[in-house]
Amino acid sequence: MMVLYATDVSLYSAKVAIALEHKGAAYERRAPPGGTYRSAEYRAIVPAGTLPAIDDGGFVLSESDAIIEYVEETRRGPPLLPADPRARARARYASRIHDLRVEPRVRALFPFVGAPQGAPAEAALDALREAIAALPALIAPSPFAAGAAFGLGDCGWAPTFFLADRLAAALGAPAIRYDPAIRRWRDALDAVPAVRTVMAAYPGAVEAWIRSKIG
Ligand SMILES: N[C@@H](CCC(=O)N[C@@H](CS)C(=O)NCC(=O)O)C(=O)O
Repeated sequence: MMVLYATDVSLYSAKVAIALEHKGAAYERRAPPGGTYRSAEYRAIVPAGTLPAIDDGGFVLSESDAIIEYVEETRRGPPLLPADPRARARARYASRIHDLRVEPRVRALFPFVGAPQGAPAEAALDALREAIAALPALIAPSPFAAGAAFGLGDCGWAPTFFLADRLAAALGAPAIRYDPAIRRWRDALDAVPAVRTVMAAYPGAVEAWIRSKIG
């Protein structure tokens, strides 16, 4: 059976788990050997040393989008990419926007959790707010990133929005404002069974991580 190397708090692990759940793919979730992507044992299996990764009968692959596209092409189940070429392109585009423009700005908040606050934290929060405010123009979900059906372009967003909100609160900042179009997208995401399944466990892992940082 395909192995998914993942940790509970890893946002990209949640992104791929959502895709696998939606596809109905059989997989066994495993923590990286040594418990962290930093371990030499994990890097011996996954040279890139990032989470998540899969091992499908000896075929090892990292990078969330590459994994999701591989699963799409090798497993039956609800499509993760639409048939129409332009809609497919929009799904891939939305996933890139997530990975390149929004998630890095959530990740940029990590060092400030449990650390002295100030102007750098404010600036990082402003950058994240700006990226989220740009989303209606960049993606215009209706209700999903590439149209009527949930898919690749949607998989990363529920964990990222959750983490953005939770980290803003942990930093004592005002709540992040979401355009109504993005609020409707979030509602649509929250109603997808695969998102519900994965997001049932994610907040607890984030809380434990935040507690460990603020001690
Ligand atoms: N581009 C990668 C990003 C994955 C990623 O950054 N994962 C984090 C955990 S959520 C990680 O492995 N960080 C360790 C590192 O970057 O060295 C993907 O899409 O899978």
